[in-house]
Amino acid sequence: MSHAPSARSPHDARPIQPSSLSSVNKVRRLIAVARTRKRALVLTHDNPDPDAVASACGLAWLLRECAGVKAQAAYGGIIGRAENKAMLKVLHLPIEPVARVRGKHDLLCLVDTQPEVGNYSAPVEHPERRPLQVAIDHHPARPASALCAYHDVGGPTGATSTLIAQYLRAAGLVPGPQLATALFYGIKSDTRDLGREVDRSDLESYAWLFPLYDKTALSHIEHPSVPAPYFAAYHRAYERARLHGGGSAVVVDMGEVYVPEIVPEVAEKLVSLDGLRWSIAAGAYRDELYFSLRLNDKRFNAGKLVRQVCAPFGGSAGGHGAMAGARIPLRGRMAEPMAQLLFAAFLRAFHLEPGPGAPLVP
Ligand SMILES: [Mn+2]
Repeated sequence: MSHAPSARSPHDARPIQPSSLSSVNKVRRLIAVARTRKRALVLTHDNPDPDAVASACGLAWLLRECAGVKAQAAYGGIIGRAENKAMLKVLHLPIEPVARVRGKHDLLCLVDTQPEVGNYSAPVEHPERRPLQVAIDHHPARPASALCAYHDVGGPTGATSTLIAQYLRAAGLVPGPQLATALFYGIKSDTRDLGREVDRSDLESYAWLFPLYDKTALSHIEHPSVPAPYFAAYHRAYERARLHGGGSAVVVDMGEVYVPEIVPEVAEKLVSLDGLRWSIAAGAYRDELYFSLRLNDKRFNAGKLVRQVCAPFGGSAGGHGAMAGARIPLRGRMAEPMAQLLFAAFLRAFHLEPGPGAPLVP
């Protein structure tokens, strides 16, 4: 499913509608499911991005306020990207690593991913990852999400934060500056400043949050200081990047990376090259190979491609129209040959000759 941005132009001048009735119905159904429980845990996908972090904090708050349950937000993996770290620090967001979560929960919720994708970690007391009963995600719907007691997945929305903002609004809740800033940044970063895969609902939530968010805090988050390995990672990425298909594609094996989030960031940077149709970056982190695909070509769907290409390699894959990623467990195998196999598979999928390519930086 592709979310063509042309259908909903940010320059669309139609007036912004009040919160739709369907949001009111949705939040009612969600609360009905949660109200019968005592202790909820809201999980993001591993190595969460701002959209996932904001959504988890927003949903936990909604559940506490409206369903009268204890609710905690948690994430697996790490938060390594400088902006994302700054977001947690500047906004003091109530979210913790899932490894620190103790005790039994009678409701597990997932945001910004779905049960079937498998790219999330549950706490030690829930090795079966049950009872997983709520899934809220803007990525394309997976069939197994229908098994959740409450699921709001798929659809044209560009960010999960948009959905959570709609729920808050429909429930009559107004987030404080910290949560508002998180949700605002979630929408802004997932839609690349409302320029990609953006839906009318994103514009509405963005406009609703605009007067509520802390402008100074967001400026600090978007312009963080970065550690020295950040520059080393970029330097190595530029040095190792290879052009294919007469400059229409670029692939780069970044080697060992200091944080997994640098992989999508580099793929994103490289796709801005003049005349480029797609970019792939790969990097190894803690015995897993991370890689990210970015597309400028609307004839392809990044999420579908990544799932197809990665299926034989195992691991988990997710994504949508223009952006997708996956991580593959290495289990002691070498990262470099694995990355080369993946690159060859992608080149074939894009009907390009496999081969060494030409250096991006001659
Ligand atoms: Mn998202």
